[in-house]
Amino acid sequence: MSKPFTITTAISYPNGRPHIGHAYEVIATDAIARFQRMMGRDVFFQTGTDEHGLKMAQTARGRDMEPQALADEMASYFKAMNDGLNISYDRFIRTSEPDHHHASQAIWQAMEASGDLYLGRYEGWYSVRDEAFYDEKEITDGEGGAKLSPQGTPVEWTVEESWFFRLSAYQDRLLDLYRTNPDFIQPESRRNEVMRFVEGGLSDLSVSRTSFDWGVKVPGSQGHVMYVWVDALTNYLTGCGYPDDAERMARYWAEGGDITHIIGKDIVRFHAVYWPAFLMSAKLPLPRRVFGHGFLLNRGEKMSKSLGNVADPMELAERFGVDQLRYFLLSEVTFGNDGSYSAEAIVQRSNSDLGNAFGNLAQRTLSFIAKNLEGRLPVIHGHDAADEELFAFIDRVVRSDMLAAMDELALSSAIEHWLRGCFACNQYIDAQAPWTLRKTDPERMETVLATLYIAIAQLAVAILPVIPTSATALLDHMGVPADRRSPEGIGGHWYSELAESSFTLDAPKPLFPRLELPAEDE
Ligand code: ME8
Repeated sequence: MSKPFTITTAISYPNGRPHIGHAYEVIATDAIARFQRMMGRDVFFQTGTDEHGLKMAQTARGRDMEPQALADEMASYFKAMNDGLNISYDRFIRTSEPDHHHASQAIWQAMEASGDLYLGRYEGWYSVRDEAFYDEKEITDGEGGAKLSPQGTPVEWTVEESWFFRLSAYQDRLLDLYRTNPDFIQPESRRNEVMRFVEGGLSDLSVSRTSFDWGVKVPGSQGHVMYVWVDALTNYLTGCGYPDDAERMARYWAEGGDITHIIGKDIVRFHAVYWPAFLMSAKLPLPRRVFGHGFLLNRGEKMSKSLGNVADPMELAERFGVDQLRYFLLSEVTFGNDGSYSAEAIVQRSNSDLGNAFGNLAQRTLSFIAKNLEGRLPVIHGHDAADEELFAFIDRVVRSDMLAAMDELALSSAIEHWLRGCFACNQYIDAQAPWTLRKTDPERMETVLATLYIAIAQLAVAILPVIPTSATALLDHMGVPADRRSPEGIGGHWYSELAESSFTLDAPKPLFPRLELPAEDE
């Protein structure tokens, strides 16, 4: 059995409905998870909601409801978004679930047993919005004397009894980790930021609260609930069976395991500094890598409720199609960088890449076969150099270039390679002109069509992780056996078996109808 692969998104705050940034993260993670499954890996993919903390408690109070009721309502929207976007998660975790409370208390006790937790008094600059304390040196003055965090959120001077985690003791071990595992934090730019932050020295971290009770109770310390980030980060362990299911832990959270956290750039510090320190303290294995993706901007502007430019991902999916939205987000934005979206850009990319480059290629080829050969698959009468060249090119795209790009999470490069494969097929069809061969050389026409059939199937397989519904529909239509739908399987000799079977090809329906921009967006 190949090595298990664990992948997670951040868990979202369900104090509002999901926005396009949440959709982006989960779609990217889904494409990676689907890719790894297609490569035969035993994948565990987790996403979910981060339901505790002051912000949830305050939002609930503002709406005159219990935090649990708010979490129940909002978590259902996040789950519906995942299902609507065809996200292949294995677990949707909610941090209010009992097994998660149990796991959080277990990691707490493990950190305590290591001597890393002590009771003290916390005084400091606290941002309710970020649920984080900041160092004096990070605070700036805002308008009217207001104090601001580095994120630009307001902070208040806060004093309370608190448990502390001895983060200061982990500076050297963390720096060692980054140095010996240069891929631990990706992309490179984020790694540099984190290293500079840790080199600057670490203060101990306040990890409990007494001012409210919506959280995981600190074991043996009445009145204290855990700082929300302690329990939030622990969600990754909960899903892997911590602390009771040793077998599951050995599979998905093992020493040297292939564990990837996909998160946004604003929470890299929590994942690349606090999280490995907690894990070291609890004597638990570390993840392999933390990837901090960029932010999605609305026509280049930050999304915010006050600007009224927060896109509802489900509205976009309904309007343009789930696969179209998935394809757009993953191809348009270089994974790791910020990116911009707009209705025009979605329409443009979907029409040019999915409609013209890939959809038309499949449509032209399959309808030509269905019409001229009455659904029988074309027979190969010996390949010539142009066919071999196309095969070699597609093979390199599908079984080498795309795999390498996906392995290093370069999602948009993988798609660029794929698109090059589509272009190569389009050039081939134009150069070979099967419609002319029909009269002049019907045998050669069949070989050309068969070559295209095989190449299109390979391209459809390669893009499955990005546009699963459309690519599956195409492969079903083409009769490609389910056990061939992997880069390895589709390289083999399935075609002649299919051509000799009783399979008949029906006339295809367009896969990607042309999108139009409604008048209000023009
Ligand atoms: O940070 N573009 O939750 P969250 C892209 N609960 N990604 C974005 C984005 C945007 N405009 N806005 C947010 C939290 N994100 C914590 C995480 S993990 C143990 C706890 C990303 O709902 C953000 O970077 O604010 C994060 O990775 C995810 O969406 C959830 O954000």
